[in-house]
Amino acid sequence: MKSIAITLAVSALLAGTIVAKAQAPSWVPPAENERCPSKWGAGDERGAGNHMKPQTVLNAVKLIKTGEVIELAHVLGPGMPFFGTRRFDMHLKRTFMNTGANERGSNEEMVLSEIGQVGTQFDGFAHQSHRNSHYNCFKTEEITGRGGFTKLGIQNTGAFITRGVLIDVAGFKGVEMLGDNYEITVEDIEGALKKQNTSLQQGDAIMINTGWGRLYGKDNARFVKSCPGIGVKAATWLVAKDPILLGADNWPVEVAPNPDTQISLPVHQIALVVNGVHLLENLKLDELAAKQAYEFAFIMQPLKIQGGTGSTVSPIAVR
Ligand code: UVW
Repeated sequence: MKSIAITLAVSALLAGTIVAKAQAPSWVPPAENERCPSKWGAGDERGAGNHMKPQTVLNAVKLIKTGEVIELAHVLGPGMPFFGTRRFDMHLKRTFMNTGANERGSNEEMVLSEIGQVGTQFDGFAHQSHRNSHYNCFKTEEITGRGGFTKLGIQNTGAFITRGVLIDVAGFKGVEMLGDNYEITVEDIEGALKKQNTSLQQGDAIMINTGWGRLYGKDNARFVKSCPGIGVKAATWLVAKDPILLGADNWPVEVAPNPDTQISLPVHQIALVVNGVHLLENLKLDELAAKQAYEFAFIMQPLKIQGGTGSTVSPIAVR
């Protein structure tokens, strides 16, 4: 009787351990004392944007050989895929005929929209947090005012002119588009870089082609329902290369939903909160991929929205 009781107790303990292990999330944000102050110094608001130096620009410009410009942004309009309740409504104002012998007509528009987080968009550090703690441990309640964020606002990022690198994972895998929630592995990235004969450098603007952009504006419901992209392992690997930003042709840069259903968009926290690396979403990468343009000068100036969390952007690749 006693031995049966002991056996039952041991089994219950083991079962408990197994359940506890099965329930542990695969990634949790590091404690504040492990990530703050950031490597860019206490109080820093620019994160990896600090890579922007005159020499960065000069190095990027050296990559321009023919003057070919490739646009990396989708057109802003009502046909865009939207995440959640985001919207973009444009109302044309055919305004008036001016007085004067030259009969000058004027037109303008009224746009009702989020302009930080629609279309091809650039995420700043105010966009995401771990609980109330942002990049460099700025606290949400201490840096928000009625008119926006008083710290980490997107207007502080400045212009980006640096080496851009395309990692064509879809091309490496021999498909037009990766699967609906395929998690890109470190081996995929290493394989693609090797195939392309490209190596990463500190301060690069890294862009990943998943092929998912083919759905943009064509099957928006599928585009935002899920997407292939990097997960925790690949993001950690890429961030260790010290890029200025991570971008992709999907809506969150990362795989969504995360294969670990206990965590929500962890790469957003790894990049923006923990490491101060910007994200660049909904990129149009088809032309770069088709032309096998893996290295180029990357040029982008986010809108200077006072206290904004992000900016719709129109980056270009020049080579
Ligand atoms: C969220 O804000 C959840 O997504 P994104 O940064 O991809 O727009």
